[in-house]
Amino acid sequence: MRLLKHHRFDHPLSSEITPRAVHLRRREWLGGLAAGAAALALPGASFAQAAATPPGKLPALPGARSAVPGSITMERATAYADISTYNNFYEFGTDKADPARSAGRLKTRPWTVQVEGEVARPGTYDIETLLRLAPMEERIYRLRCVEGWSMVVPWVGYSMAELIRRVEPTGNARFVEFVTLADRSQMPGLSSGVLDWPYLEALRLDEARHPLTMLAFGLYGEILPNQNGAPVRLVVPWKYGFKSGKSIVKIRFVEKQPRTSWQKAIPGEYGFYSNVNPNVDHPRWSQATERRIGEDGLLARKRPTLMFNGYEAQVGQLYAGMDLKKDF
Ligand SMILES: Nc1nc2c(c(=O)[nH]1)N[C@H]1C(S)=C(S)[C@@H](COP(=O)(O)O)O[C@H]1N2
Ligand SMILES: [Mo]
Repeated sequence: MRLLKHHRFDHPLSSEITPRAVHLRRREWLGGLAAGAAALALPGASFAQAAATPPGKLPALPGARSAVPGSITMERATAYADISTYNNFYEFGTDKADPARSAGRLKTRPWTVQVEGEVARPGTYDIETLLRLAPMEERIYRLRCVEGWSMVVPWVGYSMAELIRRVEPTGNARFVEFVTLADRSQMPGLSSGVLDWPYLEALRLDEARHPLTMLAFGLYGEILPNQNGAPVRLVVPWKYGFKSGKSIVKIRFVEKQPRTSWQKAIPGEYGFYSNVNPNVDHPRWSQATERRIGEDGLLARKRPTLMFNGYEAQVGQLYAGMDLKKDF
């Protein structure tokens, strides 16, 4: 598949097709933009590298531009430096700077993900097998944290549905749990009692199967930095960031709706669904607007938060008939 090379202010529509001559001119022009731009000439190289070249310290993980509807936002991608230093990963501490400081020593090889519960084909998947399970795609998603900030991230990975199809859920499977690593020897944050470890998040099976729900292995065309959830994390773009568990070690298919770590910690504030919804405030603050990371100067304006984080056309029907004030 041919990649579209483009500038950070100009994400193409998924329907856009660049004629070859234009494509080549653009490539020449982009060639002067960044040191890493040489990579753009390679098939499969990250097209978001035009936006900000990652340090290049991590192995490349190219992804072809995704064709999943809604998977490429037109908004400008957040700088790699911000995405990889402003993090929530409580296993490494609760300060935004803690994960970048102390996740470096997380051992991401060897790594396995156990798939169990209501599936015909349970088993243990090695990370190398998962990396080859389906073609890697690049998708540019908005990520909106319940705390009131947001980013635009060029992830690399594939639809969670690819894995679900292969493990064959039984008729009893209605929910999917994602359990993430809890290793005291590597994660200093586990000594604090802020959450019930291991971090556990869950989705309804139809939400997990939605093509926008992604298993991510990389960002900006390189493997994930540890602080962003290496070697594999979930990304659910229409839900608050905490639904997207990092450093997954177990995926469990179950019949009953699970209680997630955040529900257990503060049941009145964090519901099972946690869909981004500007009309349902967090009990302690409004969810109507958000601050875009990288735009926080004196004159930066807040952005309005969109229903389902802007993915309503793609995911709204999953919640038809539900009262989202009750099922928040
Ligand atoms: N295991 C684990 N996963 C986690 C978290 C966490 O503390 N532990 N924090 C969540 C929250 S609150 C957010 S906003 C996102 C942040 O992802 P990022 O740091 O890649 O932007 O990760 C989510 N996944
Ligand atoms: Mo978050």
